[in-house]
Amino acid sequence: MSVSGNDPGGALQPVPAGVESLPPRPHPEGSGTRTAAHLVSAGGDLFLREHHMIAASSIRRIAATVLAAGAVVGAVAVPASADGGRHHQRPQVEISRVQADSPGRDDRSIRSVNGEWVEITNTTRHAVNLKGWTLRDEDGNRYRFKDVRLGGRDTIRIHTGHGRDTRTDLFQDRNDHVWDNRSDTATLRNDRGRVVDTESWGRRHR
Ligand SMILES: [Ca+2]
Ligand SMILES: [Ca+2]
Ligand SMILES: [Ca+2]
Repeated sequence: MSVSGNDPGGALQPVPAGVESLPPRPHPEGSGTRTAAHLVSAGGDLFLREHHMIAASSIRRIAATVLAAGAVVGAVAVPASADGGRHHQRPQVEISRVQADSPGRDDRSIRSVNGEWVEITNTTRHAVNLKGWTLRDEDGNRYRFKDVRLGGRDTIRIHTGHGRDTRTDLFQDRNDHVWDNRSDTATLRNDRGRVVDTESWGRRHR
């Protein structure tokens, strides 16, 4: 994203010469209205210029806000909303799927342990770097993400067992299952330790 110069949208263009040099014309017969041009010439050049400058600085402020929002995508510092937080904002990166029960018998083989996984999805259009983010179960078993870029709208699957990380699959490199089949909670935190999303399953969470 590029940042434009000091004059976004050309809002600081000088007041058209014609406006301030309008002669104080008499009003047309029978017309009781004043046109915008008359008001401007009556109010003076200063007012019009100030107005333009305020508009320009507002535009700059909005642009800065948009840039900041783009830069912290994924940081998900969801502010308490004005309605008391009843409506939770949808997380920007969320736990989208969990396969807690590996297919077949759970025999601690690499295949079985890797049949257990959590998927997280970036719901925004902007890439997020997951470095320093963590994924944790209820017992405090923690996986820390390395320097992983999750593209906009992309999903990545985090397997429990051993394997080589790719763009679509990450591996916790554990020897045993971590996500309890019957009941557990996956908690995703960002690099500042804030909870980004949680996903619970099983009887205890009904
Ligand atoms: Ca499991
Ligand atoms: Ca199983
Ligand atoms: Ca567990």
